[in-house]
This record gives sequence, C-alpha cells and structure tokens, in this order.
Amino acid sequence: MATYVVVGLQYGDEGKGKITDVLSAKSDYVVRFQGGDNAGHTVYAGEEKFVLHLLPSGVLQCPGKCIIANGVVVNPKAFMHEISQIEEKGMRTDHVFISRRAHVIMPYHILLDTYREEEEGGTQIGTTKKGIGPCYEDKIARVGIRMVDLLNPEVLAEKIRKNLKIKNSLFEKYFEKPGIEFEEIYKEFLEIGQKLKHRIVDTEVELNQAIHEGKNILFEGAQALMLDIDFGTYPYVTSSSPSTGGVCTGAGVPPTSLQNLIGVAKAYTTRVGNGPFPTELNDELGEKMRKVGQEFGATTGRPRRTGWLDLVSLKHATMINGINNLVITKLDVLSGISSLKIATKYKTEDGKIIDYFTSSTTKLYNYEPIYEELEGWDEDISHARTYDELPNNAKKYIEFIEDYLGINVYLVSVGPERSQNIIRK
Ligand code: 2SA
Ligand code: GDP
Ligand code: MG
Repeated sequence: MATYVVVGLQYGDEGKGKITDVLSAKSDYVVRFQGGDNAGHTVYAGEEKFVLHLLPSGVLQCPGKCIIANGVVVNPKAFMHEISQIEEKGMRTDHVFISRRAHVIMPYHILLDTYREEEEGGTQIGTTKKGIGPCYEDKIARVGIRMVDLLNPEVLAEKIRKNLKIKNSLFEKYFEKPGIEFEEIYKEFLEIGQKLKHRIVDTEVELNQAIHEGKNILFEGAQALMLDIDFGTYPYVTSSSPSTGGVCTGAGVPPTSLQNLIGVAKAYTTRVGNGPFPTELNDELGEKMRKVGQEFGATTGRPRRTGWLDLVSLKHATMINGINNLVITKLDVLSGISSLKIATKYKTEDGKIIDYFTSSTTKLYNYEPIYEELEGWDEDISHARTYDELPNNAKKYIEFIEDYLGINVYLVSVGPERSQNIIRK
C-alpha cells in the first residue's frame, strides 16, 4: 500500500494542483477531502491549461478513480460545468464519483456569502463568494442538505422548506434583499440529483477497501494550513481543515493509513483575501513577484498579495501536519533578485523575539519579521532538471529551508509545466 497526502503549507496556491497531477499518473485513487469550488488548481498538460475547482487534479492523468469525498462541500452546478468542460476537451470523466455524505452548496449559501462580504461594517474575510462558509455552517448546525438527499424527493422538499424559512427571513429582514422561492430551486435540485445519481456513492467504503487491497491513494488538499479553521489566522481562514488531519474526517480513512505526508510551499509567500501577512511586500519587488509568478486568483482572478518566505509560519504548518516530505515550488520566480530575505523569527509589539506562530491574529498585524539574508542568483533555472544544475545560491536557499524545518525537500518545481521538476534522490 502507498498513500500520499498533498497539502498546502502557506495561504494556498502553492502549486498543489501541478504536484497532484504529476503524482496522480500512478494513482488508483485521487481524493479531494475538504473545501469546494473555492479552490483553483492549475495544471498545464502540454499547451493546454486546465484550472480545476471541484474535480481532483488527478482527473487528467489518473488511471484509477477520482473521488470527491464526504468532507467536500459540493456545488453540483459547478460540478456539472467542470465535467462538461473536461469532456469538451475529449477527456474521460466516467471515473469521477461523489460521496453520498458530501454537503450540497445551495443558492442561498452563495447569496449569504456574497451579502456578508458586501455588507458595510461587516468582517470582510475576502472570501471567494462560493458559499463555502455558509454551507459548512449548516453542516455543523445539522440542517445541511447532503448529496444523498438529492435522491429523495420528500426529504429534499422538507429540508429546503425548513432552510428557506430561516434564510429568507435573514435575506428579507436583515439584508433587505429578496428571498428565494421554494419552487425556484426544488425542481432544479431534484433534477440535478437524477443527473448525478450514477456518480453518488459511499466513497468511504470503497476507499477503505482500496486501503486493505494495498492500492495507491493520493489525497489532494485545497487551500492550506494558514487558512485552516483551527490553526490558520482565524477568522481570516476558510471553513474547513486543509491539514493532513482533515483527511481522516474528510474522507473517512483511519490515521494509521496515511504514509507520505507531502507539504507544498512556494519559495516565497502569497495570500489572497484579507488577514495578517507579516512578510508582505507592498513595493516594487512585491509587484515584480506578482508579475513574474503570475499571482492572480485561479478562481476569482484577484491579484494575490506577495511577500518573502516565512519560515516561522512554515514551521507551524509542518508541525501541525506532521510533514515528512517537502516540495518547494516557483523557485524560478526568484531568479534575478540580488538579495533574498527569509523570516526566521518575529519581534512582538513589546520587543520580545519569538520563533513560533501566534494564535492571536490581531497581534500578528504588529509583529515584525526578523530576516536572514541570502544571496540570490541571476540564471534562468526553468530548464534545470537535476539538483546539480541549480546555481549554488539556489541550492543554499533550499538547504536553508531544510535546515530550519528539519525536513528534506524531495521535489523542487521550476516552472508550471509537468516536466519542470527536480526530483532529489
Ligand atoms: P472561502 O471562499 O470562504 O474559502 O474564503 C475564505 C478565505 O480562504 C481563502 N481562499 C483561498 N486562498 C487561496 N486560493 C484559493 N483558491 C483560489 C485560487 C482563490 C481565488 O486558487 O487562486 O481565485 O481568489 C482560495 N480559496 C479560498 C480566501 O481568499 C479567503 O481568505
Ligand atoms: P494550487 O491552488 O496550490 O493548485 O495553485 P494555483 O494553481 O492556484 O497557483 C499556482 C500557480 O503557479 C499556477 O498558475 C501554476 O501553473 C503555477 N506554478 C506551479 N508551479 C510552478 C513553478 O514551479 N514555477 C512557476 N513559475 N509557476 C508554477
Ligand atoms: Mg489555487
């Protein structure tokens, strides 16, 4: 048996999609276990660019099955749209399945997410407005609609009626917006259930069977640890657990079945959405990183904030995840920057020097990163395929990260294409 978990260690967009695509070529299963279509996972297959949101990034190359497990929140309309986009390009989708237990993102979730984000004086998180938070709220409040409910007309009708009563009162009375009519959505979601029923299965049963049979399973995280509902910069987080721990509850597999815990980090940091970002660069260099790294939201197109690598937060992320293999992406983007800074400690507002990540999000805004400076390199490294082809200073940069975290970097990504990898033995 070989199980692999790929998770993001920063604020998302580390290049998990690319890495999952590469690893999926040998997988019997590729499994999404949290998040929803807020994710934007980019995969380049030759000249073609694919941006996957809800479908596992293994959908293009995985010879086995692609699973959207119970921990994911599913917008079925977004799902069908993505399926048809893949099919239009002549690729198969008959290997994609959704858990009966996965919760459904309903139109009222999307409205609620949007109204909250647009509300003056509200806590603007900077969400993707895909209804992710409100759907997880309903799951926890035990009023959510699950994929299995789309297959039962009576249950679906009752659940939609109960939800609309409360949601419409909020829309009309609090937000002063029109509510949603029962008829508007009931028939549509019943029909969606019929269209998708051949794909709605008990995924946890099949996955556990696959584990017992010794199959290769790859779990693909969306977002990242610094956006984790428990361990991220709360409340500026997403509403799920994008950690390796999230795999167990999000896919229904035991912790003892998880073997290779792969953490993906960019060679610098980006964040999209609001919230503290200690190493942020609000200057020309930050702008250059955004331009060279093409740092724009893969789902919303928003410009991503950019900054130096932050090892204090990376250490927090590798600790919570128990990472045993690191992947560093986008090293090529740093070519041509003469001096590279890496944060190794923070100075708190009362002058204390700390080397751990704080739970106090509000204080973090006033923390000052303490940097080590490393010499950069000028060479274009996007053609390097072995570690030895990298300039010495690029190697020193990688080894500095390894030494600080005490974890080996086994893959360095030097471009968006499938082949632009350096795999270290
Ligand atoms: P949400 O929509 O409730 O999950 O938003 C809550 C926070 O989580 C952040 N978030 C993300 N951060 C990085 N990448 C994400 N996916 C897209 C991408 C984002 C995009 O791949 O570029 O296109 O803007 C993603 N999804 C959620 C979000 O920005 C909030 O900070
Ligand atoms: P994900 O959400 O973690 O899958 O990452 P995204 O797809 O949202 O963002 C990563 C972006 O960087 C995508 O446009 C990728 O094509 C691109 N990318 C991935 N790895 C590399 C790399 O090593 N170098 C460069 N220049 N781009 C990369
Ligand atoms: Mg992304």
